[in-house]
Amino acid sequence: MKKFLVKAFIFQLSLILSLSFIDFIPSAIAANLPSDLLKQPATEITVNLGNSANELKFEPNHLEFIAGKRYLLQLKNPSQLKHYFTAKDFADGIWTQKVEAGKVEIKGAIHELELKPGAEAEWVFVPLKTGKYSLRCTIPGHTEAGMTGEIIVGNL
Ligand SMILES: [Cu+2]
Repeated sequence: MKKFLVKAFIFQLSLILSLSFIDFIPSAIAANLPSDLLKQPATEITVNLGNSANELKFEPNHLEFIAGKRYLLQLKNPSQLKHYFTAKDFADGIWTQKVEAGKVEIKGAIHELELKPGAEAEWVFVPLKTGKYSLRCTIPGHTEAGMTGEIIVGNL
């Protein structure tokens, strides 16, 4: 009888954890993300770092995600300048499945991406932490010139 209660409690606890994991999951246990989540089709979003006129801006400069959904963020640099996609707090609150660039696939946490002129990269991730984050290019002078953006992670 006692054994059954303990089992029931553990079951209930794990149910609670799995139902609300999106709200508070620390990235350390993100490795246990349900595999269903990783099988869901990724929503594609493209962001250009600069443009062919070499203007210092992200296009678009406002990005919105929903926590717990899988995304494929296409990063492109159509300019003749090198740019960074830097959003450290945002990157800390997501689970990165992979970053693909050229023939290389990188697994694990990513905090910043540098894109050389003409470069493209694909970042596949699941945002876990809701919030409002800032995005910027850390090349000297670029943030100051307005190469900044805003990232919102919301709930469904
Ligand atoms: Cu830049």
